[in-house]
Order: sequence, then structure tokens, then C-alpha cells
Amino acid sequence: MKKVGIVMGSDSDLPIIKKATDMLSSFGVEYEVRILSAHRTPVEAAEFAKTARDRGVGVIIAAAGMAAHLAGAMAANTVLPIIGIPCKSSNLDGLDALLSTVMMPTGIPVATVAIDGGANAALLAVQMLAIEDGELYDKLCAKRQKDAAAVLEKDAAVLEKLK
Ligand code: RP5
Repeated sequence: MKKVGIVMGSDSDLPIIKKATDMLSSFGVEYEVRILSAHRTPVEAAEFAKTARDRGVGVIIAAAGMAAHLAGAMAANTVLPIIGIPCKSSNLDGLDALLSTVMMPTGIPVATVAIDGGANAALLAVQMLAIEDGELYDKLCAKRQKDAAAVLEKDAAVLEKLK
């Protein structure tokens, strides 16, 4: 199975990435994690993207805050699918990173998840890998069913409580 490449712009993004790695681990999907910045280490970031496929990476998750160009920098250097996570910053609550990540020019797409959406980024990566992996597909279906059952359980509980 292909693995997931994960990059974050700073170690301050680690709590968001932890949500992604926890999710990937729950599916038994392997990943590699680096701290690389589009602005502070542009050469290394580009190299990471350029060599990702040769390392067995099938999809890249890139998390960054503020003027968040990391996902775009990944996309500029590989045709592997890129999932961008805009991270919340102290001043603009992540709107800065959201716009910087999502507003890519035609030809260089980035699939952008919600601000701080580490878990969904991982789920989307697993869904991409599951296109060619039946076992992974079945695991995704099982999780959907489990999550739905949990909501219906809460629904039944609240109905009982408010009778
Ligand atoms: C971005 O700037 C990083 O992704 C991080 O979200 C933000 C702040 O970085 P630090 O100043 O905490 O290193 O490049």
C-alpha cells in the first residue's frame, strides 16, 4: 500500500498533524512526517515533493498557518494529490491560511479541508488510497456505519431524556 506524506510548516502545527496521524494509524496506513516550510526551507520543501513518489508516497497532506503556501508549494512540485490543512493563527483565526491554501490557480489543484481539519485530511487521504485497495475501502465503510450508529444512539438517548 502507498503511504501518506505529511508536511507541516512549523512544530507549532503539530497538534493538528497529531489528529491526522492518529486517524491514519487507526486504518493501518503508513506515513512519513516532516517539518518543512514553503518560506523558511523552500529548497527542502520542493525536494520533499519532487521525490515523494519514489519513496512510495501516494498522497501528501500539507498543514500550514498564516500565509500558508506549503500545500501550494507541494502541488507545484508533484502531480501526486495534495490535501491542504489551513491552520488557525492567532490574529486572523485561520482565515488567512484558508484563503492562501484554497485559492490555487488553474492547473495546480489543492484539495483543502476545514481550518485545523487534521482528521478529515487523513480520511480524505485514506479515501484516495482506497480507490485501489478493497480492504481499506471496507474499513472506511465500517467506520461510517460505526459513526452513524453512535449518532443514532445519542438520538435515542436524547429522545428518552426529553420524554
Ligand atoms: C506557518 O506559520 C506555520 O505553518 C505556522 O502555522 C505559522 C507560525 O509558525 P511559527 O512562527 O510558530 O513557527 O509557517
